[in-house]
Amino acid sequence: MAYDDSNIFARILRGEIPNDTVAENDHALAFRDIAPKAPSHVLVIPKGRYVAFDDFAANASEAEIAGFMRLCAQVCALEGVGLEQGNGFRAITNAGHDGVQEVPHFHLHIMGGSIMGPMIG
Ligand code: D5M
Repeated sequence: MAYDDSNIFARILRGEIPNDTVAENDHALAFRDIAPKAPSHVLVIPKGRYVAFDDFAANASEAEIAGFMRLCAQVCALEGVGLEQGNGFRAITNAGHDGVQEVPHFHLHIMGGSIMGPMIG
């Protein structure tokens, strides 16, 4: 699947629509999900044009992968985000049709602040 520059996260990265940023570095942006499924629900996205996890994992540079992962770690530890109490969290990514991915720009959901429900059901 080719990357579509009109997707909502591409528009956020271009500054065309606002977002609730919690952290950022050269390669990735972390912001609050607009429809949170947990008391704390943050999305981490690469700044590069990657459709889904498999595209990012196969094609991103080492610097992009490191930058993305370091920002994930920062989000989990950041004061005030709601994940920093050491109670754990869930990190998931949806990919493609069967993964029911809505936004075709790779993103990791990091959710916490309460005990998560079952993964499927
Ligand atoms: O989920 C996509 C996620 O993106 C879903 O939880 C809502 C969220 N979303 C959609 N638009 C926005 C904006 N504008 N800001 C913040 N969050 C947003 P997935 O099914 O994994 O593709």
